[in-house]
Amino acid sequence: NFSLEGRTYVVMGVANKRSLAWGIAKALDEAGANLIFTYLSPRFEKSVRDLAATLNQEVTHFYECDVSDDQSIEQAFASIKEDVGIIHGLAHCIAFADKDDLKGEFKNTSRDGFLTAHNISAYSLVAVSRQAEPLMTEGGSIVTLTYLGGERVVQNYNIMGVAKASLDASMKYLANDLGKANIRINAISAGPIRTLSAKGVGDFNSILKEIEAKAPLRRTVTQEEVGSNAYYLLSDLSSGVTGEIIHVDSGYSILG
Ligand code: 0WD
Repeated sequence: NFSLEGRTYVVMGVANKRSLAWGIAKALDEAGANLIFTYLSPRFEKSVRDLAATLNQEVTHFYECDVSDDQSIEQAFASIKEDVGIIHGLAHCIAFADKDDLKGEFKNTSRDGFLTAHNISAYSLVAVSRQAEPLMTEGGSIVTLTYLGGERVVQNYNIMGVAKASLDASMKYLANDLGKANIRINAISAGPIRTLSAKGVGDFNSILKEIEAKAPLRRTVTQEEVGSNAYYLLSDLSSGVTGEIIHVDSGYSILG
């Protein structure tokens, strides 16, 4: 039985209806899961609540969580523990780098820009997983979102590529730690999709065009495809799979 009925998942990183986190939320909702949302700051609260109101379920749990702040993470998960108790998984769909660092040459990355990207895009997975673990008393599954730019050079992706490499490695070390508690953790390496964050990457249009021209499927992927693969990774369909990176990218990553 691969229904998620009776299971509860935390979705982090819904900024608007284009967010990959929103694609994941819709897929989990379809599968019958109970959802909890976290958002960066009060500025995002209304849009998350408005979107959640369009789901099949009535979502009542929304928490502010700025992943650059340990106290904010601790507070969010303490509240979730108090209000909900047990969770069965989590979708980490968060990244940030300064726009100036997502164009030109990588060598010009400042120390601050380097640290910020790693702090919010990679360390956050470690901090969030540590806080979520005690709530996953029945075992669980965590999914994060990564990108090919962490495995090889993608023009303009620069510091975010280096941060994704750190995220990928962090995910694997976490898999080794969390496995003892029957918690799995995997990453989806999504092909480029137009979102708020993607707008920050220099010349994003030509990255999309390249996929349409060269990827085996000759098209870009959709938010729904990221959602259905996250459903696979967050459900028992993927039991036995941990520490893995699944490329949901029309096959682009196999090209040399
Ligand atoms: O092409 C793409 N769009 C791809 C995105 C290809 C491959 C991977 N990804 C990754 C991104 O790198 C990121 O890790 O997917 C993840 C989600 O990004 P997205 O859906 O493309 O972008 P967006 O809709 O802007 O969501 C990013 C979220 C926002 O959501 P909330 O509701 O939390 O505000 O990251 C959030 C940002 O605000 N965010 C933070 N959340 C908490 N604490 C922070 C922070 N300090 N900084 C940014």
